[in-house]
Amino acid sequence: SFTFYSDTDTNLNDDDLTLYFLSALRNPWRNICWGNKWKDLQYVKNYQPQTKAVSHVRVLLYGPVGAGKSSFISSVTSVLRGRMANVALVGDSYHGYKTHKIKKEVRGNFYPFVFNDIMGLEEKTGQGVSVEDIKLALKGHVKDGYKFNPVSSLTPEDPGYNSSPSPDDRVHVLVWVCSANTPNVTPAILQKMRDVREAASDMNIPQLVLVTKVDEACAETEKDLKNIYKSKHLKKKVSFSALGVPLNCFFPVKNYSKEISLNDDVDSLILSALRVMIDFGDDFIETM
Ligand SMILES: Nc1nc2c(ncn2[C@@H]2O[C@H](COP(=O)(O)OP(=O)(O)OP(=O)(O)O)[C@@H](O)[C@H]2O)c(=O)[nH]1
Ligand SMILES: [Mg+2]
Repeated sequence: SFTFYSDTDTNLNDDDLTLYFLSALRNPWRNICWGNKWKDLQYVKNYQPQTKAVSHVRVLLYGPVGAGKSSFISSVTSVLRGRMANVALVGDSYHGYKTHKIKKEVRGNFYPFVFNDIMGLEEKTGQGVSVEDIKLALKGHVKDGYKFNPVSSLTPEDPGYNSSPSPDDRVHVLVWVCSANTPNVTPAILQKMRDVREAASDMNIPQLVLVTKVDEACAETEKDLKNIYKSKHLKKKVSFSALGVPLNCFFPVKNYSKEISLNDDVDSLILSALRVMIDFGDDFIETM
């Protein structure tokens, strides 16, 4: 049996409540085939971009400090290697715009999908990456290693500016990373997020939302990760941060943080999110 959380435990506004009650939870809000891990793993391992115009799908992760962007990249690395990967990525986004590639087992080869992450949504002005800079990154104008300047955006005169981005330099899928266990995002961050989303939509860049730390979201998911799509709390979280993103573009995950070995349920969630990132990115590349 499954105990749902009370309806009074979060501060939802009217719109959120409508969304929430419209989708009262009698059934899991998504059916996930937990047994799909191996199929998904094979799929992402064998993936090759449809067109020769690019050598990889570039995924840009953005979201607040500590949301789990770096942890997601290391978790993907671990899942692909089939063992815990020791990747030192924590705090990395401060050190500049960096492309994270993942090595294949075969020496000298990398998977044809790469990740960048941007800590772009700090509330206090003068901190975090500006919406202008995120737009430049989406278009491929930000060179690897460029350290974002919180005071002024990147200009064409800057050595970090890539004036002729190749299809590979562009971002092919945008992922907003938020954590399931943090308090609601503030209006300022929400606005910034909307601006980024709008910019990406104008460029037709596909977007999805990664909801991390679901293991810490509520007692039910702590007990068993398989309860994830039944969790009312999580559904609520997902609904009110929706911002016009359809529910089927939300991917709850648990990143590997403290564990020393892999777990099939954790892997399944990571792989189903990764697979969709790759597919969305590939679709976008087709239209470029
Ligand atoms: N329990 C749990 N902890 C997580 C999860 N994801 C990340 N963490 C922890 O949350 C903390 C922050 O994660 P990071 O991956 O560094 O977050 P980030 O978004 O890269 O943060 P910045 O680089 O500072 O912008 C780390 O201590 C992680 O171990 C998760 O899914 N579950
Ligand atoms: Mg980081």
